Amino acid sequence: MDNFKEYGFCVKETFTKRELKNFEETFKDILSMQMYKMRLEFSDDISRDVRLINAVNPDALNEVMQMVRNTCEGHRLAASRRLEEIGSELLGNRNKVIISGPSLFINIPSSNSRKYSWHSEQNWYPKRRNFINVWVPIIFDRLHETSMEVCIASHKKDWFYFSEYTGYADKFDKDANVQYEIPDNLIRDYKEIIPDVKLNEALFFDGKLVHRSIDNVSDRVLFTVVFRMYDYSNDLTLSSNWADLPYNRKSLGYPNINVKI
Ligand SMILES: O=C(O)CCC(=O)C(=O)O
Ligand SMILES: [Fe+2]
Repeated sequence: MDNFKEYGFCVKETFTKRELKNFEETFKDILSMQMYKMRLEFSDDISRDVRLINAVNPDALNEVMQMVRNTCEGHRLAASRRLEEIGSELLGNRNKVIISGPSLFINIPSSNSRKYSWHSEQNWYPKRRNFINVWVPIIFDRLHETSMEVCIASHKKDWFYFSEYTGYADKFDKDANVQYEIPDNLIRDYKEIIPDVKLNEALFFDGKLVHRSIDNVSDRVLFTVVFRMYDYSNDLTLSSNWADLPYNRKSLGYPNINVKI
C-alpha cells in the first residue's frame, strides 16, 4: 500500500493457480476451436499455436482474445473477491468499483506488432480521474525482467504529452497497435524497473504511471491478462464508457455535472 502511493505500483498475491489454470484451459479451447475453423493444426504447444495463427491471420487471434474475455472463466476472474478487496483498497476504499477485463496481452518473440511503447493509461482514459491497472501473468511466471517496464513514481505527474500513431518505435506499421507514445526525453528523470511477478501474483499500478512492454528476447510467447478498476465518484461525466475519447462529439455529457469538491 505504501509502495503503491510512493512508487505508483505494487505486487500482490491475487489469484490462485487453480483459477488461472481454468482460464488458461478455456483460452486453449477457444484457440483450438478457431484453429480448427481455419484448418490449422492445433498442437497444444501454446507458443507455436499462437505464432501460427498470428502469422496466418492476426485478426483471428484478436477474435480469440475477445472471446476468451467473455467466457465464464473470464468473468469468474473479473469477479474475484480478492481482486475486488485489493483493488478497492488501492482506490481509497471505494465500494462502487467498475471493472474492465480480463483483456489479453500477447508478446511474441522478436515481434513489435503487439507491443506498447512508453505510455500512461491516463492518456487512453482521460475522463477517468481515479483508476488502477492490474497486470496478471498467465501460463508462465514473469521473473528476471520478463514482465513490464515502469517509470518509478511517474504517477505523481498529472499529465504527459504524447504522440499518437499506429506502429512501434517511431515507425509507422499499419499492423501494429495504436500508440499514445510519451517520448523518451519527457521521462529521462525517472528510474525504470521491470518488477518480478509470479504466476499467482498481480502487478497493480496507478492509472497515471508511465510504462511499456518489454522486448521479448525469449523463445516463448508471453501471455498476460489485464484489468482496469475504476472509481467513477469524482468523474465529471455521466458516460459509463471508460474508453470514451474526448472531443470526438460522439458522446457528450450534460452541463453542470461538476463534483463539488
Ligand atoms: O504487457 C504489456 O506488454 C503492456 C501492458 C500494458 O500496457 C498495460 O497493461 O496497460
Ligand atoms: Fe498500458
